[in-house]
Amino acid sequence: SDLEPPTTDLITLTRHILSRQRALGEEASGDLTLLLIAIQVTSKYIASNVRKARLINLVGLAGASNVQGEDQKKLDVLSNDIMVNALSASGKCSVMVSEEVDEAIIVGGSKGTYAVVFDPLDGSSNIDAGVNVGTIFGIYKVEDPSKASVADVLKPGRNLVAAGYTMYGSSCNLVLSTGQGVDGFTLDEALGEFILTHPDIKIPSRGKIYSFNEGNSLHFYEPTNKYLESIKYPANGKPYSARYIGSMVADVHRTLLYGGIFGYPDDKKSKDGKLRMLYEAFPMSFLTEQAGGVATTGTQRILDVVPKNIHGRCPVFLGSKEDVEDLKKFYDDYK
Ligand code: AHM
Ligand code: MG
Repeated sequence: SDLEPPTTDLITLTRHILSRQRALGEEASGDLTLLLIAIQVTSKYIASNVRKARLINLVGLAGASNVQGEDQKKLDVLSNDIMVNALSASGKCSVMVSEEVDEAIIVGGSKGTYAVVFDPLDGSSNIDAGVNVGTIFGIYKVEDPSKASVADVLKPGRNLVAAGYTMYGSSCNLVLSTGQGVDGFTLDEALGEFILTHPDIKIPSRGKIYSFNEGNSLHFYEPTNKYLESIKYPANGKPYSARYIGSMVADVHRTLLYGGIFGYPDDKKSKDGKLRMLYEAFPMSFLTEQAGGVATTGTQRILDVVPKNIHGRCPVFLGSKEDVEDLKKFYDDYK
């Protein structure tokens, strides 16, 4: 038969992280490695709960609402607790910011030199229908753990030392960048290991897909609507395809692999858009840039925005370089 035998040289996520650490030589303390290993375990545990949710009464509301006034789902709360516990126990993290927790969490007595910002389960509106959801995270350096505070995370996204997401979909994929490109891993459930399946992801320079919640068009500002018109009624007679899942992780994952543009604009109703800077916009923009794409608010590079508070929002347009540059022209003309 022409079937190849299975590889005997698997690159697991742990092996990959360790080799990145070795490449840094003396400089690397191994702390980031241990932190990323803790995050990888939370992803496996959340994945396992998402997969079983309908069988073990994990669907539906938890009965509380978070700081954004949104109802919390049982899986949101569970995923948050899994991450807070694992990151605290890692000993490498002294500050945490979670979408599900009002204030920054300072880990008392921790000597951890990192801060982790995360959305434990993004795309909650999709959970009960079994549609893709994901975890998003970003990692900052903490200069002095004995003085760890919210100031350690109120920094622009360009200061991130690592960022990634895990998508719980038809397969479970973890996508990571430590600032040397982007790599994608797929969970092999039989092994319980993330295996390198998408080395060095690069976004195509132009795509054929746009991903916006166009139901908000009535509220969109002129540059957004004019741009959308330009790709739906193009002079060359080849309009873009629409794909919108409503889970940022899934919509961005597709954009990284296939190219195109994902957008969540500000509009007449939401003055800063919907997506949260620290644990949605920044990590995804970091990954996009590391994969050769562009991420902008329309008027500014997202990674240069300085957050004023931990749950602040900003407009997001990200994806293929040429597609996002096209959108930017509409914003430039509008000024
Ligand atoms: P959430 O953190 O409450 O799940 O909201 C974030 C999600 C993103 O995953 C997604 O891109 C966006 O909200 C979809 O919003 P909308 O339903 O307005 O299109
Ligand atoms: Mg979210």
